[in-house]
Amino acid sequence: MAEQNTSTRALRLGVAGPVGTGKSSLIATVCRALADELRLGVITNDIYTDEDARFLRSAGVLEPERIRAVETGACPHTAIRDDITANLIAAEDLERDYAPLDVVLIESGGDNLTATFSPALVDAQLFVLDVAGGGDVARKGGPGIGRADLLVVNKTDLAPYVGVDVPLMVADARAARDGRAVLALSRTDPDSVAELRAWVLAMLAAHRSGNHVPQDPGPMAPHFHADEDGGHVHSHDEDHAHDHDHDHTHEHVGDRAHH
Ligand SMILES: Nc1nc2c(ncn2[C@@H]2O[C@H](COP(=O)(O)OP(=O)(O)OP(=O)(O)O)[C@@H](O)[C@H]2O)c(=O)[nH]1
Ligand SMILES: [Mg+2]
Repeated sequence: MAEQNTSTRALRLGVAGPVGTGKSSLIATVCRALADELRLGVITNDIYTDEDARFLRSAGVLEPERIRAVETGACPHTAIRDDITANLIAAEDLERDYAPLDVVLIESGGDNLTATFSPALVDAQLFVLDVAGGGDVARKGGPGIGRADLLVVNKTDLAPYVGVDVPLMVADARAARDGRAVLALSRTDPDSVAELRAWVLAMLAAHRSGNHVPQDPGPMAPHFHADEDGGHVHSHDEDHAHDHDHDHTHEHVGDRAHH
């Protein structure tokens, strides 16, 4: 937050990406690689449960109390982008209870290709895709793929089974990102885990030295939520955020052409 000295506060690192791409596993991998040298905390966001927090506690990579869960309700991207209060309180509580922490990892609820963290919540963010989602996903773009601080192409060990050409997927991702960082990762490939570890350490060093400015990858595209009255198109338009319940602008499906 603005009033805090960014060089001494923990680096808050967001991990976003579609459902099941390996966000929790990546956080477990980072904790395993760095828990000996850094003071770490984790916040998870699940829609209805604390499943991810329980998975990470059971992985035994951190003291269980350093892993906290935020339950977001039905709209997981809202809690990391539009109404970040619950996550900010969780991060501040964790940082106070275990002061000083070096890095707090915040996992978003598994959402779609367009969910990104607000730069008011995290200092830097990873966006996680996996090869099982298909080699062409990286070409589809969106704010996370295009502008997250790091794009991870995960589960590369599965590539032969799903017929994905990893170097091509990485090249497509680099092209979609104007040269921003892309990492091909598998938890079974120690070299890729070492690269992930080095990226986190470099980001922490940049954060501490004041050389890293949190970037906003950009808002979500307008998108569809099914609900009991037939659904709305939601657009996360910051100019109108305060005009509406839970910071969405709402229009009925019949009005979609206006977006
Ligand atoms: N083969 C392989 N499987 C992986 C890898 N990383 C994660 N998985 C598996 O992928 C599945 C999903 O992993 P999670 O870490 O739970 O994914 P997530 O993105 O946190 O999922 P949600 O929080 O539900 O969106 C699990 O079965 C993991 O074991 C990997 O590097 N290789
Ligand atoms: Mg998870």
